[in-house]
Amino acid sequence: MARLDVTEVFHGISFPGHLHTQDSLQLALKFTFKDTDILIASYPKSGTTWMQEIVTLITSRGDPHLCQTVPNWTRAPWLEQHYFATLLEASSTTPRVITTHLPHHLLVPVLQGSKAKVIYVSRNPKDVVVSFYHFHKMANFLPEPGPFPGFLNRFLEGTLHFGSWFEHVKGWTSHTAAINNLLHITYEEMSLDLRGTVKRVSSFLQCPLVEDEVNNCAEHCSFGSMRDNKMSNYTLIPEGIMDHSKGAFMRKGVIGDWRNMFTEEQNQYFDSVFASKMQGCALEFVWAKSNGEETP
Ligand code: PPS
Repeated sequence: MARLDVTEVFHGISFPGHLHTQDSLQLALKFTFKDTDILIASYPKSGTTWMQEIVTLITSRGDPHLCQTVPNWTRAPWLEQHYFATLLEASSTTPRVITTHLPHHLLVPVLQGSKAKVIYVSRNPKDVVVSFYHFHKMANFLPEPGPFPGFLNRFLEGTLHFGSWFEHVKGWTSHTAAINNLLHITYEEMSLDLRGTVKRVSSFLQCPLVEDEVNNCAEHCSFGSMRDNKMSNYTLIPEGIMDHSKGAFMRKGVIGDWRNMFTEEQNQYFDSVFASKMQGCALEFVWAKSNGEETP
């Protein structure tokens, strides 16, 4: 299934046809969640793979064997991608760890009433757009990004693949989200306090860990460990699909890389769009570095 140049438009949002079909997207909206399921939801480039690793390690009590022997997309498959049904049929693990980039409003009907645990991961959108831009250069199933200024505008308009970051975050985190059992974690929290994040997630999953297990989890999901783990760094994906000569999936893994990309003008424009689109949103993001320097 190559379909590298195909785009599927579903409920007004573009998705890469290499990974999605109308059928696979439709099936996601009819999926029956089990109460034991763990769903990781995120807008792309927000720390999805990192959370997949954290959850795998927590459910393995810090033992890296599963992370180091099974690719992340098999351990925690994407609900809306075409291979999902086959993979899930073949798997008999409990809990099932499932990943999604779909917006909240499309999944709320199937999640409502379910006791599945949802972990929503978000990241400073300035870092998201920079990471997404670099990813577009190496991922041959995404359109050519073109120069950064145009890409940034499309991000702010919400016309890139996977839709609007603003709608995604507001949908999944609003107080009317109508989903019980939702934990919101930011990339920045993970970055500033990885052990604390492991503890928060393990307590949410009702999988308490002893200190040694927490330490093992944190060690095996550090940027260095994941960059070198071929089951998480996407180097198993053939060059024709992800061109590793054009960049690494595990690219920098830092907070604030947007500063190397944004002009002052772009930053001011971003802030004004952010203020207008997020108006009335009560969400408090942990974007500040310990010295308070980093803001949206
Ligand atoms: S995707 O394509 O949506 O699944 O991408 P996603 O996994 O959400 O985001 C990829 C970015 O997350 C960074 N990453 C990490 N940063 C720090 N520590 C760890 N362990 C880690 N794992 C993944 C990855 O490097 C991408 O960010 P950038 O800024 O491009 O480096």
